[in-house]
Amino acid sequence: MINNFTHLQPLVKFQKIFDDYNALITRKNKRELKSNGIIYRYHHPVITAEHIPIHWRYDLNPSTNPYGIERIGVNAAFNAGAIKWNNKYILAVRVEGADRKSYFAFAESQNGIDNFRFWKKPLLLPQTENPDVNVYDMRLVKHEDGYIYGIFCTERKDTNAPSSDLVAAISNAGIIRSKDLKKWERLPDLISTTIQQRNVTLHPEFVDGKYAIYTRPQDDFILAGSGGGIGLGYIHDMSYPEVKDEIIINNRMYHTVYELKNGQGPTPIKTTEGWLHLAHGVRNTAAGLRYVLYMFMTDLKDITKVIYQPGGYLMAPNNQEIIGDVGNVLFCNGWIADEDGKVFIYYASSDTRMHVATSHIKILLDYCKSTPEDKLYSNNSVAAIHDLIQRNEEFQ
Ligand code: M1P
Repeated sequence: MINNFTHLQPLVKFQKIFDDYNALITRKNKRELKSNGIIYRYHHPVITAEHIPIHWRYDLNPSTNPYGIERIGVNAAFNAGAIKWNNKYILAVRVEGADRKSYFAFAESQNGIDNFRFWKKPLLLPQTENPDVNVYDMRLVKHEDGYIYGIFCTERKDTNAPSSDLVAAISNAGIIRSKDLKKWERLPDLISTTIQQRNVTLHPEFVDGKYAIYTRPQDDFILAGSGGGIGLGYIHDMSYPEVKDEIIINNRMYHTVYELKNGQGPTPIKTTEGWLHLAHGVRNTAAGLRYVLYMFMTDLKDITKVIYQPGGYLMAPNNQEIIGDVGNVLFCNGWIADEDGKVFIYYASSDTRMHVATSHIKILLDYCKSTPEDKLYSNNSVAAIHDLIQRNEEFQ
């Protein structure tokens, strides 16, 4: 006997593994009772590493896997792009293997809050002549040109770094497109003047006949350096995706939740009153970087113009969300707005697992329009509280 578990016949073990797996993927999710009225969290994560299908991880043949052990480990499942397609809620999940390589795998659910099931195989990504070393954080965008775009981060070794530096990397935006989410065409990577690009996504509509693209120019792999901020530029032809006229539309700012860096989350949602944006903001702390989610709105006609920006964060890591591979991180690159206005926010916690929170377009508009903006000084924050107290006097 090697240990209590491995002495079991593989077939007996596999039966237990399949039973546990089926219980997990059919488990009902429950909305948490406690809420600030803006968003509702759900009790269980919607996708974890344990949701990855068993036949992607185990060799099920007892003669080649006599101890029934896991062959290909999964470290985490997080930062998923999202889209509603054929009436189903589809996530393009960033799955990270035990070997640290991330890849994309699609999972679908009927109701958007539980029972997500992965499609048969993870996506074998079409390559350019310069293979991706690592890929992650896909944004799925249904563009008015008729394609669904998958914009993701492609990372490669920085070949200009000294040979002793095995860490330096260059990140850029990789681009694929499809008409059915099954067959994907790879386009050239984003062509921009910036050394590092991450958190790139397309605007869903043409602007003056051009593709509008949200960027996050940086001059360092981790830190924004002199760059940063959420950028917006234009592309004439997606088969030669060169960004022109890139400007920063949402800046980093001292002593805010997006002081160190920020990044556009999913593609914005169109409403009658403007475009709703969800982004992440990062600040540094003695315990390391802290990532929170915040919102802003841009003008319907001039998408470079921020018309509302509530102060502070919409969501910050909470309880179990604080803990994980890279702690104190909330990150969102996928959300879905239903025809009835219900919004599903698919967010990941601590680079480990996927969750859902729900809200409504009307609530998010009210949140953006009527939450005091960050006035950048403590006394201004107190003044906003005084104002609220005074307006509340007649209701007490
Ligand atoms: O580890 C937190 C996040 O760090 C990066 O995001 P950003 O470029 O905005 O700092 C990404 O690697 C992201 O995947 C990760 O969740």
